[in-house]
Amino acid sequence: MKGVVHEAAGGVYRVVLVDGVQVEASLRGRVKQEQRTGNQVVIGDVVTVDRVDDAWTIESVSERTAELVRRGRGGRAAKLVAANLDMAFAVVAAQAPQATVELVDRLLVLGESSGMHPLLVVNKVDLPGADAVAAHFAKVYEPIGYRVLPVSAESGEGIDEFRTQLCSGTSTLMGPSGVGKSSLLNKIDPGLMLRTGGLSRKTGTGRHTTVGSRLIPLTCGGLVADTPGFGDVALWGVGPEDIETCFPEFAAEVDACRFRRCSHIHEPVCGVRAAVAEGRIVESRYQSYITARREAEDAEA
Ligand SMILES: Nc1nc2c(ncn2[C@@H]2O[C@H](COP(=O)(O)OP(=O)(O)OP(=O)(O)O)[C@@H](O)[C@H]2O)c(=O)[nH]1
Ligand SMILES: [Mg+2]
Ligand SMILES: [Zn+2]
Repeated sequence: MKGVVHEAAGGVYRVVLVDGVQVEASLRGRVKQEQRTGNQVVIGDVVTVDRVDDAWTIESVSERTAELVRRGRGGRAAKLVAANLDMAFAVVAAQAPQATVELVDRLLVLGESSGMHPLLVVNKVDLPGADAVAAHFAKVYEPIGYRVLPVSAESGEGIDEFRTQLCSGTSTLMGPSGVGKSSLLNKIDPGLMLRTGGLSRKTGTGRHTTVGSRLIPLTCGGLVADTPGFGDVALWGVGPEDIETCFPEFAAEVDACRFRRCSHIHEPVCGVRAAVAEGRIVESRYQSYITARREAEDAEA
């Protein structure tokens, strides 16, 4: 029988079957074998389960449409976080803590590199000074094709629009601790009663108390991934040459590069650098490109 993995923790997988029934399953030998080679079963995976001697086992995993990957803690191996997500939301705060374009770019690149075109959610617009920050983000990101949604979990501004977006598929909220991801979900669906405040989620060792990841069903029908540890988002699994594809506005400029595999950093006659000089590409975006590319090079080395 087919189903979707809604929760994964400690080798136990909660699978919601097509008929809505939930089962707890473990991995069958062959799938377990594949797991050891790095191909983990994660939330969002479409699996087939079978019942053998009263116990459910995952027999196979379907091919994925998208994979959200993040770097393991302390630079350890890449960790697959979720599969088959339709949408990614980059969530930042306009104030407390005030987001920077560097953070926004990092989240957008993470989404793009995972095969999703993220939407930028700017929370806490109820706070003083927040409007200017949200307006600046709209000016930088909307012309290059990112929707910017100013919202407030406190005042309710923008929440209806955000709910509409979230309810149309399976999505993930990417963003550092404290920006209000859980608060936003509680505002959208008060029945969720997710813990907020940041501190309560941490133990004495400073690690998130949420160990596993799960998909939260919204009353409107959407599913949203609640994944711990997006404070240390870093790229992994993207080669240096592919970083430029995570910057959509570069595509129109690369034809003017003299070299086909131009890094857009030091080569003479570079369309991207010309576009920066002529103001078609925002300087901070170009700086983020260099940072992301260097990181990808370091990861490869
Ligand atoms: N003023 C204001 N404060 C907010 C808003 N949204 C959330 N907060 C506050 O910001 C803090 C962090 O909110 P959380 O929802 O816990 O943040 P989070 O992104 O889920 O954080 P982690 O779970 O640690 O990743 C809480 O003290 C919230 O009350 C908002 O729209 N306006
Ligand atoms: Mg939270
Ligand atoms: Zn170039």
